[in-house]
Amino acid sequence: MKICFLQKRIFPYFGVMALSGCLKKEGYETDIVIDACEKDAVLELKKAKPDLIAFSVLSNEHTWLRQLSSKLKREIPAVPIAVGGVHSILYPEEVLTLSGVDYLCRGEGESSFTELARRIALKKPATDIPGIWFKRDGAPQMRGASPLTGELDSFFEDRGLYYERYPKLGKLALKVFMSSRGCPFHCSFCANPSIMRIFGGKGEYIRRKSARHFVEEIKRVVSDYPAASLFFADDLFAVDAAWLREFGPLYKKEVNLPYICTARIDLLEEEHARLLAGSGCHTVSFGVETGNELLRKGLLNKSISNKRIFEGARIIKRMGIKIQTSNMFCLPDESVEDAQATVDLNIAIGTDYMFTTVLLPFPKTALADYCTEKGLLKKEYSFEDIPNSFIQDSVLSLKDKEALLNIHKVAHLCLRFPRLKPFLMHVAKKIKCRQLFLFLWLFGTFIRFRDERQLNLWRTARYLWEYRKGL
Ligand code: B12
Repeated sequence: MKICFLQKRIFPYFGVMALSGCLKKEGYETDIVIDACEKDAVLELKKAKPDLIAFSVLSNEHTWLRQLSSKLKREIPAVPIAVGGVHSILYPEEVLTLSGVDYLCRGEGESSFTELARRIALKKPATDIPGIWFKRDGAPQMRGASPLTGELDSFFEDRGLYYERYPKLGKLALKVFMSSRGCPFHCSFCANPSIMRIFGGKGEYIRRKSARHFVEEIKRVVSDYPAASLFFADDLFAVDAAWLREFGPLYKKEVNLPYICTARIDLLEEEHARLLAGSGCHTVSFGVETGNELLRKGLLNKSISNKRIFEGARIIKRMGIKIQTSNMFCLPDESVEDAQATVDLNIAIGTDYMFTTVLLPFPKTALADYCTEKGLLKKEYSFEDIPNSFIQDSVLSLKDKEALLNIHKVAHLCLRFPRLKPFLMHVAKKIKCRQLFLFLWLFGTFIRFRDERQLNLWRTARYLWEYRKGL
């Protein structure tokens, strides 16, 4: 029995690697097709001859899912199509009503999807698996959410799935890992609060691999596929000093590669920073989101003060660790002064790398409802309205949209070359030329990538060119 996963972007998805690891443990064969790497993904699917096609999707990929699943259903109608991932957890009806989709996994698929594979292999009905939704006479049959995977130490993520099929992914100097799942916070721009609600009563939501298992997982990967540095992309890595105390010495002794990790700045204390510095952390990444504290606490529901951001940044810098921040622009109620304040706050706290996005509210979220109430978003806003690129434009009809978009594009350059800031801010407020600002954003991103990942000019250019579709 062969399962072939299908995804849009060039990135080793943790969810898919976890499922492939579990399926292989049960003796199933797995494969992967990344649409962005193939001239014709349908042809590659046909060549793979799967018994089950498994899409992994985020919500900004709904249109892609609709188009490709219906094409596959026309071309290879006998092969069942299942869909999973954050999008199917949050929008099960919208996904299952797509003509090309047969099954949907609402939740973590380690147990439920493995059971679906078993039923299909045995040609048995799959109508009573928790979290596995299906169609009967075209009508969606709901089956709630699948149980959360309690024991993250019970399997290893199958990176070979990606690295064997797409060797260039295995050659990447920066490799990304996750030691945990879940976040306890309720930021309004994040899918987490909705996911937490859907998984309510389905088991412990916040889980972490043991330090021993996590270090073992990293060793297995970097011994076969060397890396220059690592990125721990958990929602929150730098939490739980007890875990970091166990992880630090183990990692230093057995892996010892420089790494960047995520944190929530109001949870970061002196001891966390010392443990990170002692185990090879070169950069900590946390969310500033906006320079306007009221917007951060109110609209974004992230109750962290500017004062606490300063304190946390001082702690990090005192340990000789660099700072990467994530920031959003084109927020509802955001003024041009607020956008400037976001850049100024980052300069003031000594940020080294500013990751910037344009806010993209997903349909049926509290943030999207708020934007509709304020007349910034049309009532019938749907996935079909979500732009392919979320850096070039905003879906909101904001008063100062051009200036806000321009400031988003020059933010990192202002940070990197502070003396240029007055000039860049002036043109950002005065000039309307998207091509010019896209060029400035690309230039800023080039510099940021080179510095962040300590790559030379050639490797930076090659990386950005190869992964331009994922930017
Ligand atoms: C790693 C990551 C990425 C990676 C990989 C994305 C991926 N699909 O895995 C990259 C860097 C590509 C990425 C990009 C983006 N991301 Co991102 N990302 C994450 C992050 C930090 C971790 C996801 C993860 O690996 N979780 C752990 C794994 C184990 O869980 P999982 O993926 O949910 O998989 C489980 C189940 O969903 C299910 N499952 C998953 N796939 C499948 C497939 C089948 C067939 C089945 C049966 C089951 C199944 O089983 C898995 C195992 O239990 C999450 C935050 C979070 N904590 O979830 C945001 C998150 C997924 N990203 C998000 C967003 C919005 C984006 C972007 C669109 C925009 C942005 N600003 O970043 C971009 C897209 C890039 C682009 N150019 O368009 C949102 C998605 C919201 C939504 N409604 O879709 C999240 C939830 C962040 C958030 N805070 O809201 N991201």
